[in-house]
Amino acid sequence: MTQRTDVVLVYPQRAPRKGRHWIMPSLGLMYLSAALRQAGYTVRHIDHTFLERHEVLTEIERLRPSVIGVYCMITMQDEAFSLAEQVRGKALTIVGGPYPSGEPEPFLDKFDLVAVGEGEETIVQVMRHLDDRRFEGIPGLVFRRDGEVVRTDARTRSKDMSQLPLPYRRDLPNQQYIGYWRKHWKDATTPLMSTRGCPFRCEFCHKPVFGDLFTLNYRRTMELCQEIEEARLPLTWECLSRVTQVDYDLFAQMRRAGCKRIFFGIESGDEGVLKQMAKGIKPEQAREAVGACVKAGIKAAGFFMVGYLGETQESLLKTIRFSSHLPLDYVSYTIAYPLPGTKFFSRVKERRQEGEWHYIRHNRLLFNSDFSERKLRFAIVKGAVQHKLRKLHMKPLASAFEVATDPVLRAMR
Ligand code: B12
Ligand code: SF4
Repeated sequence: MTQRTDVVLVYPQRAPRKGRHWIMPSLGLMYLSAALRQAGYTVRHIDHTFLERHEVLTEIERLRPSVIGVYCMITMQDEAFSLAEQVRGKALTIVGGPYPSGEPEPFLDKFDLVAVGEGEETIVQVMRHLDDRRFEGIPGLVFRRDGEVVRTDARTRSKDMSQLPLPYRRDLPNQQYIGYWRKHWKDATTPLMSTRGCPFRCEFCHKPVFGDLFTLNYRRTMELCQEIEEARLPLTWECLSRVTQVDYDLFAQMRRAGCKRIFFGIESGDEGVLKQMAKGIKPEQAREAVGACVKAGIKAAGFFMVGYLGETQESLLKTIRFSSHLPLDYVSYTIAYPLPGTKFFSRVKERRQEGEWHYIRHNRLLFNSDFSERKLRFAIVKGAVQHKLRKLHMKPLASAFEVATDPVLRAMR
């Protein structure tokens, strides 16, 4: 019989049965795995992505862990909840990640412990108190005891990432990820993080753990990219960025360091909507950043949202037009999603409708607004088509499509 494993960590992501998505392993669980190993515990990180549920359960039976830790973000809740039911009673169960960190309540009846915020220290301390079960002194936990909800002190964020052990990657199904990515896209990819935390306060952004963006500090990004260039690493990379704190010189250095695409949070082409979001940018800044990025030889991608508070008929059309006219290699549109725990969520709370997004790009409209879900979905498809035609250098067709569909979008309710 196998020796008992102290902790099994499960990442309840599933590869799509049809179509393709950007699926990546969990950096969060890799960090937990490394922290636990450093503290002397035995760990297995099971990535559910390419496994059937019965395979995950068989592996858990074989490893007989004392603790089962599960990651959860909004799109993985169904899998996390069903797994919790299946393993309840077999080990102490603990859930963490962005969704339970922002809204622990729905998890309280399914898991023994809910971890809020960064998890490296929390999980190690839970292990230290496995026998005496004195969890109330561990910051960053919520759980039920004798019917009462216990909330421990907040977990303070680690200030210096270099103190953390490097993410443990050896349990990952790397070959399957590589195969999946090569089949659907040309290059394989894996996540890496060089900084934690973001000082901005965009109202829709969910940061109960931390936000992050690579280009936050101009000097640091420049120096880091100079070092990456000097190291001559045989790889290319992509990153997230705001459209502020950047310029052509930085992009040129990033290019020399192997950066091939930057994803910008642009969100809207309308100044009023950007103000509602407290995004702290203007459409003109987005235009300039994208232009400088492309000029430096890096592909630019943009994230946009439709149907946010303050969206009007005109702002919606403006955003679709603005986004599809920028020289973007890739555009992503989503219906504005009030994530529990955000200011946006509290602003629409009174008119929030039942339901969640159960999968990637579910794009359900979750609050009553002047727009119908149908109209916003139409706007998204329209934007995507316009962008595609322009990307394929079919400008006259793109313009004809735009002119023909603008009145349709306007007329829709
Ligand atoms: C990179 C990224 C992606 C990538 C890849 C995701 C991946 N698997 O790497 C891509 C582009 C594919 C992506 C897609 C989406 N993403 Co995303 N993404 C991120 C981003 C920027 C970084 C994720 C990361 O690596 N974090 C670093 C690790 C170290 O942190 P962590 O995972 O939170 O883990 C720590 C703690 O949470 C905790 N913890 C985690 N698990 C556990 C378990 C236990 C037991 C314990 C004790 C603790 C614990 O400890 C960890 C270490 O401190 C985050 C923002 C952020 N800063 O985290 C958004 C974020 C996770 N994404 C988000 C969203 C909404 C999405 C999409 C739905 C977007 C869309 N509209 O399609 C999709 C859904 C993807 C899916 N698979 O279902 C939201 C989730 C909000 C929520 N409440 O769930 C976030 C938080 C962004 C935001 N601010 O709103 N995403
Ligand atoms: S969306 Fe705003 S708050 Fe969130 S990580 Fe990006 S800049 Fe920071």
